[in-house]
Amino acid sequence: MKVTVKANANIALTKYWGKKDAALKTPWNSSTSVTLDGLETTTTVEFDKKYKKDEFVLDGKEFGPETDEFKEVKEQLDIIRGKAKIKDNAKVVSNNNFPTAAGFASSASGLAALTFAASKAAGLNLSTKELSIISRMGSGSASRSLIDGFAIWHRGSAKDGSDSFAEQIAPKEHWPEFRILGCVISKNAKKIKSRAGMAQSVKTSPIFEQWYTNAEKDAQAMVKLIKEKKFEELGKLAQSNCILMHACAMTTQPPVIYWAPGTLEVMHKVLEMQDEGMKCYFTMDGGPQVKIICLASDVPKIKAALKEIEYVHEVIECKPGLGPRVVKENLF
Ligand code: 2P0
Repeated sequence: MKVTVKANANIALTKYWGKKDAALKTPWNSSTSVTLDGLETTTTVEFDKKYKKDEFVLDGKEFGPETDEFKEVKEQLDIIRGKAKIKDNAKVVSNNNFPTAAGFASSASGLAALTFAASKAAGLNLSTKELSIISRMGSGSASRSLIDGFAIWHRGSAKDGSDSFAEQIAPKEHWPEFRILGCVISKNAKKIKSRAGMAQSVKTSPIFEQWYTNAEKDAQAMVKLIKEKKFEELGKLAQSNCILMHACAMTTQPPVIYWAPGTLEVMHKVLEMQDEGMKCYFTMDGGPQVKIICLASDVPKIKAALKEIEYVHEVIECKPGLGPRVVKENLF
């Protein structure tokens, strides 16, 4: 059976930075996010004896067995094959609709779409919790892309990772005015992959314990602020959580510094707008792009202010988005 699924990217409102168990991809702390409308991965999977080996095509390019991309996909397929007790090889074709270098991680939507599509194609009918756990084993943040709207990924405490999964805090309809403005600062900044960066932080940052202890409290506090729609407090918490995550990254050996001059310029502009009474807040992930958290009514003013900054190439506006869903049009 051929199955096609669309899944969306998500942005962490309180971050994940560091694995407790590298194989299971369980985190030191819980994290929270909003799934983003419009930033989608579409993936078609088919298991069939006619395939002599697994095949993986992403954005029109075939990835061979020696590539990291292929290995990641194969690992997910192997988990699904194990659960479904099948041995057939699979063909996987995947497309991202992301604007170039938008700075939103495609691994989250990619692994969520792959896991969901492969499970259905293998004849499994897994719960969101099970899908979230399997997606997490592909990429931590993918566990959160299984959720419509606002999510918390529980760090869990079970040795086998069975209680480390994402759960809905509120659906997207809970807060339709919520916006994320993705500011594209640099399209070709040299990037340390999050996976490698966070592994070094766990080992070497002198503030790692402080980071994850604080981040766990932040995640729990964020759940309440989302439920109660306390926007100002939410924005301030997301911003301070992001700064501590980056402090942890920067105090890693060798240092993991994602900020570029344009990143700082946008951060200062956001702080300036806050001083003038605007309700907008910044957050950054494993790259130089700044994401501004705001409400729909303030978007025109914020966009106008960003126009003055030469470093900002593009602004991508996102609303809260859907969880993964099966669609009819197959990619092959
Ligand atoms: C997050 N990031 O919470 C944090 C904030 C980046 C900064 O999750 O190794 O691709 O596959 O589990 O999920 C990016 O890391 O890492 C990430 P793996 P992932 O969104």
